[in-house]
Amino acid sequence: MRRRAKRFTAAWAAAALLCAAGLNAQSGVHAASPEVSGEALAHAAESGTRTIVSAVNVRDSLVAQYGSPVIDGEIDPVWDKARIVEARHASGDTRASAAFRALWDDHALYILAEVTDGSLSMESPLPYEQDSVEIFLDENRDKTKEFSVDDLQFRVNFANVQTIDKGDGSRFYTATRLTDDGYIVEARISLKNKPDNGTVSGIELQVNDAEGAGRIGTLNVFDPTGGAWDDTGLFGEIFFTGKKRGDKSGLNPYDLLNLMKRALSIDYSLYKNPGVVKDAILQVAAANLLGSADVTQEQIDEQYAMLAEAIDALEMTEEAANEKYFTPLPVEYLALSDKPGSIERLSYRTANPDGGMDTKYVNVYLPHGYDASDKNTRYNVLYLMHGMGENENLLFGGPGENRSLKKILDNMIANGDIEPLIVVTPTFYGGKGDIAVFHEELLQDIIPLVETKYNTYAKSASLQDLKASRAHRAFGGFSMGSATTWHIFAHCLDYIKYYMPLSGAGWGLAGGGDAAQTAEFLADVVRKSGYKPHDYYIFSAAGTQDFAYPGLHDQIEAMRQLSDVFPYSSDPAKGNLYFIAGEGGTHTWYWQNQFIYNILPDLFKGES
Ligand SMILES: [Ca+2]
Ligand SMILES: [Ca+2]
Ligand SMILES: [Ca+2]
Repeated sequence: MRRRAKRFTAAWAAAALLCAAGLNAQSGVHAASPEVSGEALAHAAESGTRTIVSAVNVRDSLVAQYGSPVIDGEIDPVWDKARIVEARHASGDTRASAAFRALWDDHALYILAEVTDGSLSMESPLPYEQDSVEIFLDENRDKTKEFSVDDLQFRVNFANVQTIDKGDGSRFYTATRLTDDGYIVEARISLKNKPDNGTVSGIELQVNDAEGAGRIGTLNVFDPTGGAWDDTGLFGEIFFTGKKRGDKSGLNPYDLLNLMKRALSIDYSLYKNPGVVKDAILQVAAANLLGSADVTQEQIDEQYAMLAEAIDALEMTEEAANEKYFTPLPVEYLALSDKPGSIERLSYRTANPDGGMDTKYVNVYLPHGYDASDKNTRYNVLYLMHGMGENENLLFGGPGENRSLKKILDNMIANGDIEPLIVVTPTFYGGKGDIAVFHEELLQDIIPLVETKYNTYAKSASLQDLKASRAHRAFGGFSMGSATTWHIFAHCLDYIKYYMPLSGAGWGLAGGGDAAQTAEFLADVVRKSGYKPHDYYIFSAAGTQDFAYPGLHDQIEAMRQLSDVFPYSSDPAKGNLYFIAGEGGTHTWYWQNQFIYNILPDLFKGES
């Protein structure tokens, strides 16, 4: 115990130094073996671990032994229990090599990576193009294509800067150390469910090998395709074993350390009462729990609760509150809801440029409890457009499917975050196949189809009735779908009140298309329409690591200057425009779904 406490002091000091230096880490990964099934391992486990594991093709499997290492970048003796697995799948020109080991206890999975790499670089602004280790975990091993509530992708580079691609980053704690010929990563991942001997999870482990400003190759333990970031079904398996009667988990100071790191990285200029958290930080420091040899988990947890309560008590200044801040999607919202909505697919005919007609489809999300015969209950409608290369089935699949966005909608509605609504996913492919004229198809075909079939606020499909119900209609989209949204704004202001352009500027709307020209063009549309600032709303977002971020951000900033037309505020009662910058976010639906989660409560606010 004495020795462990001393190690914790080192970890604490390292974390405190990291925080003081303002380094903020986040991250991502993958691995697996098609030949060795988890069932086989689990089955074998029932009759004695040691034999089993050697009876299967262990070269391809990851076996985690029971034990709690100290996360400090040093290889503690407990790691000797763990089998070493080499990353065998190399891509590109990498000459690096990597060996991994795994341990587990009642609360966490631990990964040790020893990377041999003569040239370490973090020059690239893209975290996956820096020398780094990625960990992908499918804890419940349900191998879904989309990352679900239990799944994660964390990354940490050789300088211990983390990036979180998917999952709750507060579950990730790491330490790194440079070696003579590379670096070591020691990582801890909190588990959602307590494992036991025989537990099997999906996992992939990846090394990104950088040279200069680029990535020259990757090393993977299981997946040779490099597609684990997009499909948990490509992961390999990790087998938990080796817990003996009386074995106990080591102390967990890591949640408190992560919370301290978070507390120290808060921008206190945004808050009226920063003192509450600063006092709490001093209290944790004064308690010096991690320097004490006889610290208990209970004492650590008390300090955690005290600090968490202080952070919750922060109140924003009025000026700061005018900005719209990103709130991560609660991972629970990716779980199946017990009040599920349903998906229907509708077809329609629409004109193509050759004078003929195309058959096209939309998917329609109907909220839980939707009753076609109840004509008195009416629903707002959001039309949501995909990006380039995608289609109308991307988000909802089709009837019977439960993809991420559907689960998010189900959970938001069930929890009362939003009123029940209808969400329609069309496509800009087929028909005229041109986003600049998609408004014709929307008005003539799609809205009439959807809004006369379901219980909406449109009394009929006449333009007059669509105009009368404009406050109950929204259009949004991602990337090329965002560009579509800006075009729809330019043409459909009479019929749609709410707009949600995500990760895409108004390309091709105006002249040379620079931000100021586009903003002026959009303001002109409004001025000619005669609508007042509370007659239309634009809620926009992009991730700061998204290639589309600069273009969209600049356009929003230019619009913000035209404050007579686009008053900016996070509060729809005060303004009609805001932009969410998702820190670290990328050009993926994983991020767009979170933006939608942030924006949905502001659509149709006070309209029903
Ligand atoms: Ca260690
Ligand atoms: Ca899973
Ligand atoms: Ca390298």
